[in-house]
Amino acid sequence: MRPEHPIVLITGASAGFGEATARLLAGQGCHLILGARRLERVQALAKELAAKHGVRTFAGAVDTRDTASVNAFVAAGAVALGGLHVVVANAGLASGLHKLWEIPDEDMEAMLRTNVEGVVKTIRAALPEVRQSGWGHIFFIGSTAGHATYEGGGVYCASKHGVKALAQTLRLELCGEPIRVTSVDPGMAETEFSLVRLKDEAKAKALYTGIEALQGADIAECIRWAMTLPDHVNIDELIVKSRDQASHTMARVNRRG
Ligand code: NDP
Ligand code: 8X3
Repeated sequence: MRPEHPIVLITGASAGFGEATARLLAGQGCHLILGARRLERVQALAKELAAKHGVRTFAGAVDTRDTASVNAFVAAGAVALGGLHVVVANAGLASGLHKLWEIPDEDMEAMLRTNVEGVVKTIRAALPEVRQSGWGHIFFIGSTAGHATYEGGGVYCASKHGVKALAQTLRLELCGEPIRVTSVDPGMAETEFSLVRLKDEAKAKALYTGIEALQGADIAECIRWAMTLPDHVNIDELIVKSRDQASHTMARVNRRG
């Protein structure tokens, strides 16, 4: 049965979509298990949201590339809050913009290990807890990069095509159980994503200049909406782009100045 105050685990809650989702869901009365590598950021967020909304929160350091770290984080969070209903497997990144024949191992591994393996590890650890709770929802954060490709984005796009395959597979595997599976697939959104990718503040900022890009709160709202629909309604996939972005890549962007 659907709980009145679901317990929601979010990876990558120290910034961007993850942080915005934590903020929105706390306002809806959800209890929160928040994880990222930057522990001080998730701790500050957990403290702030608990004080502001009266929800229970747990903050933990997690590196989703590492099985032991993920297992420990999920277990500690579920014990601290007494269960787990919803998982937002959001932690992810792009690293560089390299042609396939140029990409350093370091960038390739960062993306594949975080965006694909990290998502599997998170869900693998969380699913027994969700099953035990008897009602659940698993959110993948895919991307328009899982629906198209662009030069310099080969490995990132491969990782997000991989996320799409994982979401579709899990939905098949969980059919018949009271657990919904949704992939939210955003286009360009103004978070720390491009700063992490390009490691250059001016270049990252320039990408969003002259357009009204998606913000973290827009993706949080998609998650809230899909989650609050009646139990028999499963939103499989939501492709979400700014009105200024007409194509799945940056090929057709309405840039004003
Ligand atoms: P941000 O860089 O703002 O946030 C990324 C989050 O992921 C941070 O909290 C970061 O925390 C966390 N993270 C990264 N690596 C790890 C790791 N190994 N272990 C644990 N946490 C990690 O980017 P977004 O919010 O934009 O990105 C969130 C997701 O959305 C990603 O999967 C991204 O691919 C996807 N996406 C982004 C789009 C965009 O244009 N912004 C569009 C489509 C999809 P910390 O560094 O503290 O560990
Ligand atoms: C992020 C969107 O277009 O930078 O997933 O790949 S894009």
